[in-house]
Amino acid sequence: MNVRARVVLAVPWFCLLHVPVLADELHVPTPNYPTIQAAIDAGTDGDEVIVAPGTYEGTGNCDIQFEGKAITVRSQDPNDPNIVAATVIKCGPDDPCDPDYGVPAFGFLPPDGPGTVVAGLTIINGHCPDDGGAIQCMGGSPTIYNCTFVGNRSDDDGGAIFGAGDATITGCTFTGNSSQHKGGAICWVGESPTITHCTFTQNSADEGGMAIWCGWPGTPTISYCTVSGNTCTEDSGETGSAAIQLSEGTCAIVTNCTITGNDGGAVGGAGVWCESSSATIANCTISANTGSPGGGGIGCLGGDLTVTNCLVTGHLQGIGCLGGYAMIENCTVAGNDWGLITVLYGTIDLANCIAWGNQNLVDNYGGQIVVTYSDVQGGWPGEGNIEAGPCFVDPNGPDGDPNTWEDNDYHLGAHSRCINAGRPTDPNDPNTDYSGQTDIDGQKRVMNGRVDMGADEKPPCGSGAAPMLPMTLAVLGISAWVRRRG
Ligand SMILES: [Ca+2]
Ligand SMILES: [Ca+2]
Ligand SMILES: [Ca+2]
Repeated sequence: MNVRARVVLAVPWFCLLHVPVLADELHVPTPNYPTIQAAIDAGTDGDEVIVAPGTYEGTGNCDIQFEGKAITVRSQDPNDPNIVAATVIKCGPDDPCDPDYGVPAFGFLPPDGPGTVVAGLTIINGHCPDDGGAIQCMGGSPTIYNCTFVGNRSDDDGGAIFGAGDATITGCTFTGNSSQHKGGAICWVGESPTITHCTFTQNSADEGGMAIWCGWPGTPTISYCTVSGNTCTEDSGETGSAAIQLSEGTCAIVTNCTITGNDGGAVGGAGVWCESSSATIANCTISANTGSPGGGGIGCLGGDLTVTNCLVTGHLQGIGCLGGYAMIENCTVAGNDWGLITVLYGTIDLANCIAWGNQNLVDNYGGQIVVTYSDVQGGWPGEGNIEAGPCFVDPNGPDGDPNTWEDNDYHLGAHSRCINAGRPTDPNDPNTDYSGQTDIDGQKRVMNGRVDMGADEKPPCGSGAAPMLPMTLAVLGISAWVRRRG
């Protein structure tokens, strides 16, 4: 049976007047296309290779190459989790492609572009002796969406995906992938990938980036991701064994993510580690990440870090700056053993923040903490600072336990002195331009005429605009941020 079905893609009407754009649907497995690679080889730009539920392995179903074709390889419905789970590419040590080690499911190279798409597949069991257990993207800029990666391994970097280039990875789930070096799920070097709306759990790496490692010059964007329960597999002696590690000169943006319950093992765990890099972290909830010694929410070793509108709770150290510079603005740092620490000439510039329920701020060995318009337990000198109970709605949560972060509510109570106590907007002071920012709820950053201290902006009384969800994990809108030096 010839399963090709010609369909007309949605194109602007003026194009239809001239040259209709025709695309083929090539179904796998069929006699004409017994493997995914056979369908790609027969296809042309715009075609879709539609893979029926089943498990695919062996020659033609691993080490799949597009050779620059703008073809989509997808399951029958990438938006149906049951179909995604039932459409499996299995590579790995018992893969006939390479009985000794296996090869990745997909390999991307230039000129593969955004029209080269993999969607709605589950990729399992990959194991590569070098980089990328399931996918190697050596340049190019493919699109990978709604895929699931389970139990893939790399003996080097990138348990599931190793990449360079400007790929888009969205709506994917990474579970139980591992690397012996960097990036338990994803290791990306250089350029500007977009990683969004993905979930990372139970991934592990020996040398940092338990879920994601990004390094080298480039601007990776990680947004709307859940990064929880990832681990460091062994004590490698490296510092900064974080769930998300940003290293070696990257200029990363991390927004609207939930980074919780990751365990850095014996070498110091952290939610996010920024090393010799520039990073902007905005509108994230970072809670209960562990590791000893040095367990922390956010760590900065050299480099230049900006953190805005974030909630950092439940760590041994909330935010640490070991050398380098960190601008922390409109953050709530609460319920950590130590709130903020600087050492080795690190500088933290803290503005419009709440540091409460931690031990005192610490600046050691040449470190410096400059605080303005903030509420600091124990007090701290500086313009606009206060020391007053922030009246969190329920910092222990209904279970009465501050250590169970999921139900803790750090919104501002109606009588909090942190309301309208941040640095006032001054048209002559660019440091007070909050336009485009949102608070951690996705609400306007400035309400009632003046910015509040902390991650939460309190709506006007009676507005009905502020559902007091626990810690408001439901971040609602993408934020903007303003880089500034206080
Ligand atoms: Ca609790
Ligand atoms: Ca306000
Ligand atoms: Ca709010």
